Order: sequence, then C-alpha cells, then structure tokens
Amino acid sequence: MTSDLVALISELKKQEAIQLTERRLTAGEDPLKILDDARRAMQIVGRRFSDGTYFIPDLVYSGKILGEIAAMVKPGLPQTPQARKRAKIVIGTVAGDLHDIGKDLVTFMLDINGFEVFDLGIDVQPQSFVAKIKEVRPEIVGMSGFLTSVYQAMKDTVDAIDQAGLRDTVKIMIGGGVMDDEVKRYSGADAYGADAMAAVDLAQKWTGVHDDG
Ligand code: B12
Repeated sequence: MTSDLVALISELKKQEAIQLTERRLTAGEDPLKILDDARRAMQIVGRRFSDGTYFIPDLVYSGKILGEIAAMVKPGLPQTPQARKRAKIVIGTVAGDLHDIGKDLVTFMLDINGFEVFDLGIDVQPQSFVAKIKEVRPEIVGMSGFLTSVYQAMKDTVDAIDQAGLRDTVKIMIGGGVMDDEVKRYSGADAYGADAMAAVDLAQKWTGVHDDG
C-alpha cells in the first residue's frame, strides 16, 4: 500500500492519491508514514523534471497534491516535544523573485516538525521581513531565492534586519536553486541549506530542539 501512494502522487493522480490517503488515515495508519511517502514521491517528481519527463505545470500540480495531502494528514500528527515548544520562523521568497514551490516545501517540513512558521509569500521586500520580525520576534529567518539576480536582495534583506537593530536576535538561513555558501557569505546570512530537510536540521540545531526531545 505504501508504495502505491508514492506511485500515485509521482504519477500526478490526484483523486486516487487523496482517496488512498483517506483510506490509510481511516485504517489508523501513522500519518508520518503517509508524509514520508509524499516526500519520496516529490523526489521522484523532481527527478522526472530534471530528466525532461515532467514540465513546469507538472511540478506546480505536484505541489498542489502535496498541499492537499498535508492538510488531510496534519490534524493526526503527534504532538512531539518540539511541537509543544513552537520556536518561530519567518520565511519568504526575497524581493524580485516569484518562485515558491521550494519555499512551500520548506515551510511544510518546518511546520510538521513543530516550528511555528510565518510565511510572507513571494517577492518579499526587506522592510516586510523587518516588520514581521518586529511583530512576532522569531528565533529564525529563512530566505528563499531561485534567481542569480536576487543575490543582492538577499544581502539587502540581511542589511535591513541589521539596520533595524534586529540582527543579533535572529539566525538567518538561505536556500533555493542558485543559492550556495558563497551567497551566504556575500549576504551575511548564517547558513545555507540545500533542501527542506537541511532547513529542519538547521532550525533544530539553532533552537536546541530535536526529535528525541
Ligand atoms: C518552476 C520554475 C518557475 C515557475 C515558478 C512557479 C512557482 N510557483 O514557483 C515560473 C514559470 C513562474 C518561473 C518563472 C521564472 N523563472 Co523559473 N524556474 C522554475 C524551475 C523549472 C523549477 C524551480 C522549482 O520550483 N523547483 C522545485 C523545488 C522543489 O526544487 P528545489 O530547488 O530542489 O527545492 C529545494 C531547495 O531549493 C530548498 N530551498 C528552497 N527555498 C529554501 C529556503 C531555505 C531557507 C532553505 C534552507 C532551503 C530552501 O528546499 C527545497 C525543497 O527541498 C527552475 C529550474 C530548476 N531546475 O530549478 C527555473 C529557474 C529557477 N527559473 C529561472 C528563470 C530565469 C525564470 C524567469 C526569469 C523566466 C523568465 N524569463 O520569465 C522567471 C522569473 C520570475 C520571477 N521574477 O521570479 C532560472 C533561473 C536562472 C538563474 N540562474 O537565475 C531557472 C534555474 C531555469 C533555468 N535553468 O534557466 N520559473
């Protein structure tokens, strides 16, 4: 049954995937197993995109399927120690960039790992990051970007946080297609993460919250 869900999601069969998720939840299966299948299916979708089997609309559609399955599964997730602690993370795709599929995956993974995530969306101006940091006082800020043209926006955002006197209050991670450790150094962020699990690992390390409690 497990591999069926992986196949259905990765073949973009939304209705069947949702029905199977429903059946598995009703049968009392561990929601985390369902999420793990969804994650594995998304890896297959990513590979199919890279090898030219899938195209952008497929990628966007797979994100929608993931979102629906996540919404169905979430209420049944166990209250883990980190869920009780709820460290806060403000995240957004930086100014000038409209890519949100990767950011949404990161947001989703942080959320199900117990962090309280405030997603500012796409094309987020530095001052919007600053305003949200002042409002919710997060421990962590995440910046996503997929274009080389937004390296500067990453740096401008870190600078704006600094100028607002908030730099010492947050750890800043960056990620997204063209980001790497060099952009991290250029922008003044604290870390670069290659994928959603790296974002979770960084957040857990910085807040001292781990799976084993
Ligand atoms: C889908 C897509 C689009 C879609 C976006 C839809 C959407 N809602 O996001 C659309 C069609 C709108 C689009 C538009 C454009 N795009 Co585009 N797009 C892509 C594409 C094909 C896939 C990106 C994606 O979503 N991948 C899926 C995610 C899940 O993969 P992932 O990167 O592995 O995700 C992980 C990491 O990124 C990481 N991560 C992400 N964010 C964060 C944040 C933190 C804090 C951390 C730790 C980790 C992290 O975790 C994710 C999950 O594991 C890429 C090509 C590619 N192969 O990457 C081009 C690409 C990014 N686009 C590109 C370009 C040029 C454009 C346009 C300028 C095209 C144009 N001429 O109009 C516009 C720009 C619009 C804008 N201002 O943003 C270029 C960028 C080139 C460059 N070096 O700058 C690319 C690389 C294509 C190419 N090879 O030329 N695009």
